[in-house]
Amino acid sequence: FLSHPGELGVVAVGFSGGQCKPGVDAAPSALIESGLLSQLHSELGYKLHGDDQVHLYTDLVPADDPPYRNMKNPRAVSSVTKRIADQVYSHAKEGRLVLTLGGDHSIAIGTIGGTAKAIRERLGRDMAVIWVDAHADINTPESSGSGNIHGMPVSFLTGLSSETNEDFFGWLRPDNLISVKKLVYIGLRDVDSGEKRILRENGIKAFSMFDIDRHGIGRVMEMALGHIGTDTPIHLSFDVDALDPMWAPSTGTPVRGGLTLREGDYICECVHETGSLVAVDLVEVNPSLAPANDIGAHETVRAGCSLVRCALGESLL
Ligand code: HAR
Ligand code: MN
Ligand code: MN
Ligand code: MN
Repeated sequence: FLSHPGELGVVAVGFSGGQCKPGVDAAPSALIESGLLSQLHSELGYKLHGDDQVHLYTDLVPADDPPYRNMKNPRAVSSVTKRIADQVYSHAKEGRLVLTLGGDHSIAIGTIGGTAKAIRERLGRDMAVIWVDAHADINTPESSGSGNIHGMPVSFLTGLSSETNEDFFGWLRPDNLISVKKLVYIGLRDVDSGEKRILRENGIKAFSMFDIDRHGIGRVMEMALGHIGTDTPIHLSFDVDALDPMWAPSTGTPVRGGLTLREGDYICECVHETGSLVAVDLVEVNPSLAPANDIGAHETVRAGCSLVRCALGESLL
């Protein structure tokens, strides 16, 4: 085990500034109220560490935050992710597996930035990232059509985008970054043309829905984990919109033709089975975006809880 078995650091991030739709900040409370953390404790036997609060980071969100290099809410997202990086780092440095409940996907700048640094210091190792998503989230500020930072975290985390100004992600140091060689995508189906070029030019390993249909999820997980190699610490960043909207309708940018819940759970189970998992993010659940009625929100929260329990070992007999 690369983290101490049974010790779980929990960070609940109620932040939505990486995109424009309110409500994704309410996800951590919805997931916790549905019983996720108590199940992790009483059924899976984890000892939970953390401050038992959903962080809204309102002290870090400036009243006026005009765009910079085409990025929306850049000061807020930079300072909130810097704080998240500190929180995640302090758990990972103690050898705890870290669970972060988002929030939109911009928060991964903080979660991955924090784990990458802690794993380097604690184990002297570079970690890998498995990014499960309908989207690649690897736009640079310049290639992004929307200016929403949740479409950019991977470019900052791999050093493809950078800034010297501390207020705009200049706080990211080489220690916080990951190599494009240790990044694997699963579930892609809505990738911008600029992002396709970035993936191609950097030789980034990506398994789209096309690959999952062709090979099946079993073979795709073998290939994904084979690319990473054994005994490499893994950070799993799971965007709930990787699931088909049939299973996860309450999310900001749903895309049809996605993973079944069972395929999502299987990805999480395979990652757990490696014994190399060091951190998990679950992001982009938005309970206020409930098509037709609030059954959608309930189902999306339920799917999110299932993914997390699978990543943390629920399926072991
Ligand atoms: N690629 C688009 C953009 O950059 C949309 C991506 C964002 N949606 C997400 N991220 N939920 O996974 O704006
Ligand atoms: Mn995403
Ligand atoms: Mn997405
Ligand atoms: Mn286990």
